[in-house]
Amino acid sequence: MRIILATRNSGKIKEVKSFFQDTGIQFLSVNDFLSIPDIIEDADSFEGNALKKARIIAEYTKEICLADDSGLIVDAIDGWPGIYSSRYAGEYATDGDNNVKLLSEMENIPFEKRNARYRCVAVIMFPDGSNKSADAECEGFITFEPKGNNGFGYDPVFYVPEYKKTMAELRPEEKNMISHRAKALLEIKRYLNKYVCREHDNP
Ligand code: ITT
Repeated sequence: MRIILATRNSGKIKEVKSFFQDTGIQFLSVNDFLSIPDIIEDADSFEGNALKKARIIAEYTKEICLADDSGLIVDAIDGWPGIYSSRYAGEYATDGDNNVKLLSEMENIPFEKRNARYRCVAVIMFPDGSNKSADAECEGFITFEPKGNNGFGYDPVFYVPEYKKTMAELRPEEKNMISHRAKALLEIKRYLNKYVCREHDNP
């Protein structure tokens, strides 16, 4: 089986491939296709954006596609950056720019009020338009300074209480057991295993 990842985010691509490495599924991403359309993420929810990315890429490639729309939700700043996580500090913001902006917005907020969560909505879309989505979260706190070099995005400022480390200090295998993305992908993996791989293997 082959699945096209409807993302250009290299951090996500790495995590998804590693999560499914025991399945034998072959993954390509939109980066492997020339002239694939750029997708405007203008839905007002993670679900809406994930469905839009999955649908457009499945229609374009006519293959099975997996999309992920995810972000960071911080209660003390009214749920920001939320669906705007990748462009919090501006349209072409780097992960570093976003982290600087987040820490500066939260400068005067004490640790106990810095609770936050990552959310991920993953959608697997088939060429006939049928699809299955999965939604998961991962709870933590926003630190006062970045720490660690693994992962991507807000991982250096996202503190994971169970490990007493930031997400960027966790080994990739550790992140891929507890993250919002890992939890959503587990549901997708079980679904594929139950309904799709079996059919695919024994037509
Ligand atoms: P695609 O749309 O091409 O998939 P993107 O980076 O724009 O790439 P999203 O719109 O889903 O993807 O935005 C996700 C942003 O949320 C991402 O850029 C990070 O800033 C943040 N984020 C999501 N998951 C994360 C994770 O596991 N670790 C750190 N930051 C994460």
